[in-house]
Amino acid sequence: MKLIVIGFGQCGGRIADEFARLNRRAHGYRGIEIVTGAFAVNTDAADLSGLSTIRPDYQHRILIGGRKTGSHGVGKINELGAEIAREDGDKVIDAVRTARRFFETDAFLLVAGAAGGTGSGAIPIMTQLIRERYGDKPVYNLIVLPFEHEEQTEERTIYNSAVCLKSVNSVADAIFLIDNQRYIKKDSSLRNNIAQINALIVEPFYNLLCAGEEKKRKHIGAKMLDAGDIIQTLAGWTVIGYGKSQLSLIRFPFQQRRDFRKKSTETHKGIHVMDEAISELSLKCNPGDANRALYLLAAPAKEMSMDLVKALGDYLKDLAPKAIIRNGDYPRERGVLDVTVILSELDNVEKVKNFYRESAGVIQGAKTRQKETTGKLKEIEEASKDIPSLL
Ligand SMILES: Nc1nc2c(ncn2[C@@H]2O[C@H](COP(=O)(O)OP(=O)(O)OP(=O)(O)O)[C@@H](O)[C@H]2O)c(=O)[nH]1
Ligand SMILES: [Mg+2]
Repeated sequence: MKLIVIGFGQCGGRIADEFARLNRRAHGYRGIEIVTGAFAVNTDAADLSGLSTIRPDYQHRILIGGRKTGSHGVGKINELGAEIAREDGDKVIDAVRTARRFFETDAFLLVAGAAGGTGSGAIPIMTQLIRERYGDKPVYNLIVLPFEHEEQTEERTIYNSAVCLKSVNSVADAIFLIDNQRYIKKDSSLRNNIAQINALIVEPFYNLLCAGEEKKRKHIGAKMLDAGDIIQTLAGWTVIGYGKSQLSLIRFPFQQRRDFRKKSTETHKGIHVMDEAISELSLKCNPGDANRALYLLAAPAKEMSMDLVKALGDYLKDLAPKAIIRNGDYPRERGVLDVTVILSELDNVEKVKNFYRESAGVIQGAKTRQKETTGKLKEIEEASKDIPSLL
């Protein structure tokens, strides 16, 4: 599957940059293309300069709202991010059209952090605009939810996230939800290393996008997972997960390939890896709430059997009984078995509901405070009424 990836704001831009690197890897190691264009859009010129892989010209690193913000961002005011996107959106549309393989592109992926100003405000507007202009291709969003400490220290974090989620939900074909907090828990040393978090966020897309683009027979599985399967799977709220296991490369001469013990170990290992993918989903959710799902098994051809594929399918069906499940196998690198899982069309997402609920409180609180402030300012003015002014 081939994507055009457009990142908005600092978070979106950095993740789009990471997708550009993913494409470089696919090109270098596998001779295939998975990203036909990578773009970063920001109101902040310095953030755009900080990227490393997206082409450094004005048509790939697109500065918007320069006059309004002095190229210094919108300081978390997502209404301003949205307004600027409405005014300058055509710049993005024009740039996208220049993508080298635009007509081979299967879908758009727009990326932003929900809690900021530029990305959070611009992504719903641009999703709508791109859908209007390029109606034949699905438009997906990847939305990064804030760390817990950001939610606790800044009310605007909750408010922006709630507004962004509600807005994108009415325009995007599907929304990948990525919870920043989940990536801290995996390895606490990552706390300050956003670059590593971004690499973890995009990793599950590598095999997923590559599988359907393979041309060499030896890399085409018994059931190839292509863009059609992915597009049929993606709808509404969506999460993605990835699990991986190293396989031992040494085979002892007395180990027969058909050994039943080996086969049971293989199945066991496969299930274990799928378990990891599900426990490390990009956002905590209940797989039972998914109405569509997909899994991709990638391993050396010798390590994959129909039994293993079926066992994984049965396992996922138990966890997500409502879901229509699509699957594929992808004969790839020696020594690694990995599983990518997508759960989509989730009909319940606690985290999203919480943002909506808490945000309602935040709005009420802000109104009350505004009233108090107006009242107090009036008191000061009253007290000054007999004082002369120099103006
Ligand atoms: N995973 C990840 N999260 C990020 C990154 N950069 C920022 N964030 C998160 O995104 C949110 C802030 O959004 P930004 O992208 O910085 O904001 P912006 O869209 O540039 O908007 P303004 O700076 O307000 O104009 C916070 O929740 C951050 O934790 C990143 O590179 N990776
Ligand atoms: Mg910024």
